[in-house]
Amino acid sequence: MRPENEALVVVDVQNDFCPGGALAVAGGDAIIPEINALLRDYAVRVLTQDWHPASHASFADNHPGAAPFSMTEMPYGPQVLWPVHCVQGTPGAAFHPGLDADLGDLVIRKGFRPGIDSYSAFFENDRTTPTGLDGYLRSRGVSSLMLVGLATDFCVTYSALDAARLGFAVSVKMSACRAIDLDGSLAAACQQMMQAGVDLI
Ligand code: VGL
Ligand code: ZN
Repeated sequence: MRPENEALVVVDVQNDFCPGGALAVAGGDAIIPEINALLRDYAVRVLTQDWHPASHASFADNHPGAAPFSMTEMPYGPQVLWPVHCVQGTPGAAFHPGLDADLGDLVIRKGFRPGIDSYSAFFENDRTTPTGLDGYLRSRGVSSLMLVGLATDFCVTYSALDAARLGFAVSVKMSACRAIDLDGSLAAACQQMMQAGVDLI
C-alpha cells in the first residue's frame, strides 16, 4: 500500500467514453485492469464522473446547425462541441461495470452547470470555479497525485495542469490512459504537461 500523502485520481472511466458509448475513446476499456490494480495499491482514491444535464452547452445538439467536434466560443473561451454524452443518471454516465468503482473514497462529479464545461477535476473550464477537490486532497494531507483514465488529451490533461498549478507533484501513467486525439490534441497535451513539470510515465 502506498503512503497516505499519495492519491490516485481516476478520470471519467464511464460507459460513454468506452467502446459502444456516445463519445467512445478507442481502447477506453482496455485500461481498466491496470486501473483496478492501481486502486488496490493507493491509500487515497478519487474517481471523477462527467455529469451533464441534457441542456448542457457543450453538446452540439444544443447549438442548432452545429456539427459534433466543431468549435464554438463560450464566454470563457473556445469550446469543442461534443456529441451528447454522460447525461446525469443515464447508463452512459455510469462507471464502466469492469471498474472497481466501489474502491473509490470520493466521487467528484463535474460539468453539471448547464452553461459551462468542466474537463478538469479541479476547476470548470473558466479555470476559476472550483470543484472542491483541492480542499479535499489537502485536508487529507495529500501532496502527490497519480492520474489515469479518459481522455488523456482532455480531462486527464486539464486535471494534471491544474494540479501542477495548485502545487501538487503530478504524474500521469500513460499506459492507463487513452486519448480522443482531435487534430493533434494528444501531442499538444503531452507537450503542455511536460512544460508544466508533469511526470509522464
Ligand atoms: C471529456 C470531452 C467531453 C473527457 C469529457 O472526459 O475527457 N472529454 N467531456
Ligand atoms: Zn463532458
